Amino acid sequence: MNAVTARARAQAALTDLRPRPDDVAADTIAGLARTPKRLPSKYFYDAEGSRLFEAITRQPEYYLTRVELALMETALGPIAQAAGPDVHVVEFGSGSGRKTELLLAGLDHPVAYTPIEISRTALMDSVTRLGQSFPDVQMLPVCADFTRPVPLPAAQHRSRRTLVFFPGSTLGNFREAESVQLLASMRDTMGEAGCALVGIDLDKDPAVLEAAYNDLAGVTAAFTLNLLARLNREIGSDFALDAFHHRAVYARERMRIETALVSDRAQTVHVGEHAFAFEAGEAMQVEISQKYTDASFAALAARAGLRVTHGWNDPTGAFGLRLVQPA
Ligand code: AVI
Repeated sequence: MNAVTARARAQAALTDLRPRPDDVAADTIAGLARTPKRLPSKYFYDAEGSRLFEAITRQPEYYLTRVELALMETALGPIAQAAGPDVHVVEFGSGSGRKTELLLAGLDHPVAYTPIEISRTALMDSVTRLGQSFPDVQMLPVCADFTRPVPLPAAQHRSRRTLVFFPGSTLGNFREAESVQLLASMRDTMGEAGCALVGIDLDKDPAVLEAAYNDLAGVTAAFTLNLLARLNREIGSDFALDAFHHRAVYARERMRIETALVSDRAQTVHVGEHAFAFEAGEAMQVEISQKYTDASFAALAARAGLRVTHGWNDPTGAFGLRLVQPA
């Protein structure tokens, strides 16, 4: 199928639930008013942020993407067997490129593919591309916020089962209560017979983890600082881009990387009529990247009414894939 046909098909199949656009200014003001200050990591991903994230995945220290891809390749046979034939694949997010391709190619006759994504452009780009490679898999994109329950479009060929796909350890960027909510929303989407394949980064040597979030080339630092550039551009804030620096530390007791932007000096930042004072050395949290053990992930899943039925780790135990289903 060529790109024009694939795009036209995807357009015709689009379910647009018109998700409420983010209120970047209100979220920023609310985050800066907290003690300690924090900003939502979801705002990293403007065009430049997405480009920088792609660059992060190519840094030698950032093993997550590389290891998960290799794991997908080796575990695909058992994953396909555990999932069974004729599944409707539902991805939370807009198609993570190579990983989605591997999954669709490895499953036994998947009947449909539904990415759920808030950005219409990212959504349509992903199904146009995948539609060309998988002409027999019905592309059923849904424009919606996947953190809320989303009714699934019905596939033309009846599926036996829904398989939710959430790779990349993206779950780790949500705080604990939000992760439980997200897993519960996956449970709703998959139904009683369904399952979900979730990528999780595993707890390990803090030095390896800290290197992954402090690459020598400085790409992660640029990614983090780009958040301030985006806010200045979009909501007219006046963050001094040269007066904050990136800091990512592994908090062992909480098993997560905590990324902050640290103020280099005492300064005041304005957002509209609001003024926020920073002390020299004050840290504003901008991201968490949760890491998991078998036990911690199983306990999290259990709080959402899910149980782990299968698990695959790469040979070094760095990264895992877990198949969960309603408990
Ligand atoms: C998308 N997410 C899983 C990445 C992570 O590892 O937490 C985002 C990231 N932040 C800094 N480097 C990568």
